[in-house]
Amino acid sequence: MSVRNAATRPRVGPVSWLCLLALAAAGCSPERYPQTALLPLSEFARIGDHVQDQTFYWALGVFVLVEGALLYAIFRFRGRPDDPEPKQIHGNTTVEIIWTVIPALILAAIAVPTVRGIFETAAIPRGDLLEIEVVGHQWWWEFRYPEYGIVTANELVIPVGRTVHLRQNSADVIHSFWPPRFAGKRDVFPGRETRLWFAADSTGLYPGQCTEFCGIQHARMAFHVLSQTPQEFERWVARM
Ligand SMILES: [Cu+2]
Repeated sequence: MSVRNAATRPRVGPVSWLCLLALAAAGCSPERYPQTALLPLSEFARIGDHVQDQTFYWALGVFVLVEGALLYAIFRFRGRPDDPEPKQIHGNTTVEIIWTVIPALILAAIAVPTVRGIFETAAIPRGDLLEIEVVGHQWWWEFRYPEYGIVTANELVIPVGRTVHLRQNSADVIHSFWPPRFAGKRDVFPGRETRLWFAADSTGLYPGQCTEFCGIQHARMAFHVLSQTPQEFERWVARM
């Protein structure tokens, strides 16, 4: 019975696994799912992306080495029924020093670009900044342009290439402002101002999202960034 079952059971071959992998990878398509931080469109976003890339490659190296050593040990030293009891050991100072020092060096190599990135993104640039006030509400985003006397809801309109300086507050609970193609997440608090800045590289319509659970409609607290040419932006200001 069991022999026949095994013979008739369909085999999942490598081609099927590859097809499954291709299907899963298709879910990462930036055309259909543009809310991604992996395709940065500003200097601010590139700083974070650079740290993420470096960390990923370090992690990949650690994964391959550790899993490789594990598989080697499993197959090379696997027990056989008539094996004698292996030699018993109690620690190895040399090995322990090596596996403490190497991870410490890897963490230091990751910490340097991380700390540099924190300082670079925290420093508000000088020059011709477009000041915009961001107010988080349950459950929508208010954008105020004091320079032009314009207020919008869920639509951050910006001129490409010009640095925007966002001063962020909340009208109620804690939210988090996240325009993934342009900048990392920045929490938005009632009674405390946080700041964010970026200059868009290219024009287009890009999604953003509140990323701090802020109540029953949190998932719908989305917005979009409309990056326009300076001429289009001037026309938009004139129309408003
Ligand atoms: Cu929110």
